[in-house]
Order: sequence, then structure tokens, then C-alpha cells
Amino acid sequence: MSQLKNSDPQVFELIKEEEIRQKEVLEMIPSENYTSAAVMEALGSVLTNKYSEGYPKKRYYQGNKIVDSVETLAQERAKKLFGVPYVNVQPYSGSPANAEIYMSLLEPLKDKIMGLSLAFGGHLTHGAPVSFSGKYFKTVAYELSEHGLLDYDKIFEIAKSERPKIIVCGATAYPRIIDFKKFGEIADEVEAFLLADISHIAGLIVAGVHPSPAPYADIIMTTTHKTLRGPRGAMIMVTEKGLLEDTELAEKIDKAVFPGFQGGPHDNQTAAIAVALEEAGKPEFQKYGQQVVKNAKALALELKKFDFDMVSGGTDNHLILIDLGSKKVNGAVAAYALEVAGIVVNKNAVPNDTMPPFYPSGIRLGTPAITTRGMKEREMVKIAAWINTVLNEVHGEQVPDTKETRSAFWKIFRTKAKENENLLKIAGEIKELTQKFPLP
Ligand code: DSN
Repeated sequence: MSQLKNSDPQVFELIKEEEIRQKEVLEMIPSENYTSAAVMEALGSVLTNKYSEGYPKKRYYQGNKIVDSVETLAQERAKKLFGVPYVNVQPYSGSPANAEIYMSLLEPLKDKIMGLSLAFGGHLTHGAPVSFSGKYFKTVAYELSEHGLLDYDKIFEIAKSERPKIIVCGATAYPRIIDFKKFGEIADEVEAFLLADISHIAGLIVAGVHPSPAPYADIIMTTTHKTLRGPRGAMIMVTEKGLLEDTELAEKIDKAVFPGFQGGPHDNQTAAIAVALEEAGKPEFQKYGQQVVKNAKALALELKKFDFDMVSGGTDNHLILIDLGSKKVNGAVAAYALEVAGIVVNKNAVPNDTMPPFYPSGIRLGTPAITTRGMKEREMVKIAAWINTVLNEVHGEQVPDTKETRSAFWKIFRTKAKENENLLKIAGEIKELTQKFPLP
């Protein structure tokens, strides 16, 4: 980045600092990953200079011959990888993509979306009242069972009585396999479209360690930057089944993306998605996906030895959701202390959480990024022990009820955490460990 260093040393320095941060900590937010250098090169290429409203061979601007080839390449790679006949690779990210899907099929304020409640691990765009999905469409939510699992009988019951037009399956904090076949049967019974939002697990599906929704869903949406390990972005796919349900579904999606919701696609992002899809089709990526799950399972097993209460009891995929109620620590407190110690996770609500979303009772952690660095089961044993030590250091630190007492609490707690010798010692050990696992 020699040009940047000369022209804007302030931004250059900030990027360098972030690079060092990413190198020296354990990135364990399950929706994050490290892209390859090739993906970043495509993302930082001259393609960022172009405007190309429209689709290949039907553009509203001149000079798009090469962009057409880039977009077609991304489309063909996605179709092959996910086994679908149609894909739109232009959505800027996951939330716009879901908005575009709803726009293509639903009448605002009339038709209904049914999705997993945000408080139980669904996404904002699956019908949460604070998001456009809950404001502009009718919604109904399903929740998890008392064991933290999807309850398909209950979902069927709700679908029968509520008659949603779209059922969304997929989650941001669900540690188990999703039974897409069952969701497909439910959607068929109530004549709803099934949207599988596979943003979190797309890479696992490609690697063959999670079943694919392609035979059962009508539409599949995925972001491209999580387990799939591409740049930030998203894709909307229509399956064979979806095209049988509605022969114009692909056309409707295209129109909803552009001109319905977006303007010019980010061609540099499209190129970087194409690169990531090529990488994901390689045998090494299969091994990567397998190791992501092996690592998550190994980590869960170790955490169990320290009596951590995991929602659903463990994991089948890349993530673990820990309910810290039994450890008497608030999730926000735990996430802060872990960051001081060099372990970056996110605070997260747990099923039936009585705390507000900013101070939830749990933390969510995952293995996609640390697996990209090459870490294996042996490192998971160490990480679990570190997490346990950190949590012991902050045992009993609960967040006070009122706003005023909360800010005083945080001020004291932050200083205490940053000066805690055991947390700082772990941060040093992690810095040492991460040097053996370079970023791509
Ligand atoms: N923000 C993503 C996640 O962390 O799961 C979902 O969009």
C-alpha cells in the first residue's frame, strides 16, 4: 500500500493497526472470516471505477463488455457450486438481498413473512419488528423449543394457522443442522414459498458438511463473506423447485434487485465473489469446511468440561452459543473481558433471555476464521481453557438494572479488566500462538 502510505498516512496507519489487531487476536465471531489475498486484490481492482446498471448484455451504460464477462463468470460458478439454475450476484449484502426477495413476491402491508424470532437466533430481516421486514410486511415468528432446537411440529402448526406467503429458514445463532426437507414439506403444505437464508452456513454446504436446501427451497439467499470466505456481498438463487412453483420467479428477482432496490452493481465485489467461488470449488475448501466443524465440536467438548451451558448442548456447525446465566456473568461483560484477553466473540441473546439485546445473557463464538489460519483441535483445547480462565476472572460481574448505575459500572469494570494481570497474560500467550498461524 505504498501509494496510500504517501497520499493518506492517517488512513494507512489505521489500516495497518487493524491488520495487526486481526493478526494478534483470535477472531471468533462466527460470521467473520479472512478472505484470500486474491479476493482482496479483485476487490481493490479497477472494476471499482465502473458503472453497469442492468444485467449482462442488457446494460444502461457503455463500456461493459468486460464487466459482462465478470458477472457471467460469477453467475456460472455460483450455479455450479450450489446446483441451482439461476442466480443474481448483484445484492450489496444480505439485508438488501432479503428486502429484494420480499419485494419480488410480497405485497407490502398485506402479505406475511414467517421467520425465526430475532431473540431466538433469527436475523433482523426475517421479520423483526425493528427492521423493514417487520415494518412493511405482516410477520409471524417461530421460536426454539426448551432444548434450544427447531420444533418442526410447532412450526407447521403456526404456518397452518398464519398462512404466511414466505417461510424463512436459516439463522444467525443456531448451532445445529437445519432440516431443510422438513421446512420444504411445511412450506408445500401451506402453499408458501420457502426462502433458505444460508448466510452463515453456505461454506459448510459447499464443503458437504451441512445438507443443501437446493432440493427443498424455492429461493436461497446467502451472504458471501461468512463461511463462504468471500468479500462482503450476497447472492439470490432460485432453485429448480422455485422455477416450477413460479416460472417468472427469476425475472421477478432480477427486477426487484435492479431497478427495484439497487442502482449499479459493485463490479469489483462481483469479481471478488467470482474468485471466492472458484476457491470454494477446490478440494482444499472441502477440507477447510470439515475442519471448521471438527474445531467447533472439539471446542464445545472442552467447554463442556468447564461446565459451560451451551444452547442445545453443543454444536453441529461452525458456532457455539453459550448461556452465561449459570456462570453469573453478563454476555456484554464476558465479551469485553475476552477481548482484553485477545479472544474476540460477540455478546448474544439466548433463548428466553430476560436481558435487553445490548446486555444479553450469552456469547456467540465460532471457528471459521481461526480455521482459515490453520488452527486445529489442539488449539481448541487451549482456547477453551483460556475462555474458562477469563470467565472465572469476571465471575459474578452482572450489569446493573438502571442506565445511571450501568454507566458507572462499565467505567469501573473496563478499567479493572484492562488492568487484570491474568487477562493480559492470556493476551500475550495468544499473541505468541497467533504468530504461528499467519493470515492468508
Ligand atoms: N451480522 C451477521 C451475523 O453476525 O450473524 C448477520 O447478518
